[in-house]
Amino acid sequence: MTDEAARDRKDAQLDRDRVIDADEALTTQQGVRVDHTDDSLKAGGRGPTLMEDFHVREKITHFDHERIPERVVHARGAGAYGVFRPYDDSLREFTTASFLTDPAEETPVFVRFSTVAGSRGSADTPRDVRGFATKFYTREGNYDLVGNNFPVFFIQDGAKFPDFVHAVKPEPRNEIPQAASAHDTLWDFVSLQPETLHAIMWLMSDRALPRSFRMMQGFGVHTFRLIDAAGRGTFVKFHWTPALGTHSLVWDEAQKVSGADPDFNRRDLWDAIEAGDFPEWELGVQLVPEEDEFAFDFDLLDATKLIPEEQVPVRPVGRLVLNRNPDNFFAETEQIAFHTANVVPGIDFTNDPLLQARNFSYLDTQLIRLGGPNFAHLPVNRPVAEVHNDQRDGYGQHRVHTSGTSYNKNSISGDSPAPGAEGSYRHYTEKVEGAKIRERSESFKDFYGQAALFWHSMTPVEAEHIVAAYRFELGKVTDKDIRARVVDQLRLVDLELAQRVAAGVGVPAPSEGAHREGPTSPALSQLTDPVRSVATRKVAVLAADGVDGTGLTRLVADLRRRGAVPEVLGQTDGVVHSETGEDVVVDRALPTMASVLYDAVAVPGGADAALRADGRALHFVAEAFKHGKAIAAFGTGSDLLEAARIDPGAPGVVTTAADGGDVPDAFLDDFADAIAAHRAWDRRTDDVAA
Ligand code: HDD
Repeated sequence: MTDEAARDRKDAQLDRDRVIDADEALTTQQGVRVDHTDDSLKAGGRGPTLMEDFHVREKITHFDHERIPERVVHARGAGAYGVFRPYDDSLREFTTASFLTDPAEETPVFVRFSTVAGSRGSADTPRDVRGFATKFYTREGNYDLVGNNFPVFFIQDGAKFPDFVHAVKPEPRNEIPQAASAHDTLWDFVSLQPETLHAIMWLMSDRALPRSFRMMQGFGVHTFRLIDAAGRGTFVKFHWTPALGTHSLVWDEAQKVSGADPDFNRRDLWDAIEAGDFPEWELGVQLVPEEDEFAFDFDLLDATKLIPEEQVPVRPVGRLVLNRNPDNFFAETEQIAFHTANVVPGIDFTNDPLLQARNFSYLDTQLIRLGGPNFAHLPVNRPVAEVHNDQRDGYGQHRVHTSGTSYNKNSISGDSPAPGAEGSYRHYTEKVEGAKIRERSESFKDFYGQAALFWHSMTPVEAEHIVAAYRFELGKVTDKDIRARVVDQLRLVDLELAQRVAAGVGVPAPSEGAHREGPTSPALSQLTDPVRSVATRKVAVLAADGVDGTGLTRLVADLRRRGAVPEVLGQTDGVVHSETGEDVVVDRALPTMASVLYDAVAVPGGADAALRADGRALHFVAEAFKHGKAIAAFGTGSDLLEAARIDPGAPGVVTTAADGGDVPDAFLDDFADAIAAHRAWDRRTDDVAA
């Protein structure tokens, strides 16, 4: 950002650590200028290398130590800076946290999105939960909301976290499969640990395949507490709602994207911010008065349960905008250290046993990952609030404390730094009593009710995707007993679901099981009330020599005007020649791209003969059709669709015989509507050979 006034406090603070090497001489770490870095110092041209070559030794030593342990979960991720601002002060009656209640205050943030199971170098689009971790650099210290794009978790007690993660990670003998839940150990665990069933239902749903980080919800998952000025608590669940709506890939597409562009979600986030299409979310809260703690048919402390939005509406709080890509992936995105226990006055924990374990684990993991207790000094982690304490020494201490004491109380340094100043964090005063026992609360033991609520809230298309996902995943499980045990658990969620899954995985279909007539929660479906928008949608425009340049230009301009991102794909890079001999610039060469990297495809007329003879072009449109994407063709462009056996009357397919300047507005409107719908879910594609 060039506008100084528009820079947030974190951005300005980072200036002291930013290094600009442009036009500078190469030096050693000690600042000594280096004359030559291509050859080591040797005794003669062909002689042995000399020990005294401090430059080459330093260069190699640093290289040897450049890797740090990847995160034990959520290793693969991408992040960006931004700002958060509350709409108004309406939460003030519930919390003293000013970043949530002062609309004049803009709080800098860093958000890191991630997959969970895969390694740091794995692909972006496996079937997996996505992390959605936000560090708010507030004036009262850092607040971290370390959430996911599912509102529920797989287990209820942090004691099971190592077991769960060991089960979902690649198997211990051969480290197969990478970034995939479709294997024996995960499903063995699931079949034996029914508390997983609800989150597994989300994992089998389209929620596990987000089209973009910018198009997924986020959830704090746990029930936290807001604390007001009088010390009164209110239970709270946090929600992030994306301005572009919540949209997913289809499974076949997600698998192909892993090959065509393993950085698909990371690139999408980066490109959108570079283009000035800043991603936005609304923060919302569900509030529950303390006196209603036991008003639900589940326990608020159970992280495998959500509060249906129809029961407790989500109240809008403020807006998050991501507006700046990091300067350096390692320094910022890799070294950012989140911790659920990073809270600020006005926000506190509950006794959720999963949250309590997290409050131990995150600090602990940073100690090995970032090499010692001073990781809060790293530029990305440093609060914008002032830091004063007696925590001295340790690896990588960056600060030069000048006080003569490092203990409290002291008389030598005027008892500084002193505790108890105004604005100090005060823990919620909660009365607790009970016997010391190692057991699960009875109130946690309905494992099936909300899994069924989720299942029954799906539209038929979403339900079909869930069944297909179970069949795929269990189909990869080699041990038939595990498959049967999973089906046996699903029977207790819903008999029909269990029967449909069983029919695809070669295990006997159960004849008895749950039939629930209970309520549904439409808010759980992505398809009941989707946000429709063409903004930032990527549209491939196929072209070859002879293309209708006038029509193409009209279409591309129209898409741009609507906020979409059209790209002209030629058979090679460079230009194609239009039917009137003009150059049409190619944005991408067809062989370098794939339909799965676009939201929609358009075929102008004039080039159909060349495209019909090109297997890639035929496959491109057929595959886009298979994945339910919007398809448009004008003039003779429709001939390519016909050659690919695409029904021009199918939902989401828009054609016109008109061409050139005559391409009608209604056609452009219809195409935009089809793109905004995200997918034509009612399209039949079983017989499409792609
Ligand atoms: Fe966790 C990372 C989200 C349960 C232990 N977790 C991590 C990240 C996210 C979450 C988004 C990546 C942060 C980043 O981008 O750096 N984790 C969750 C959610 C959970 C959850 C939403 C349940 C509601 N996690 C959980 C439990 C434990 C952990 C129960 C341990 C008892 N999580 C970790 C960790 C990680 C982590 C090992 C790995 C790297 C890191 O913390 O910084 O401490």
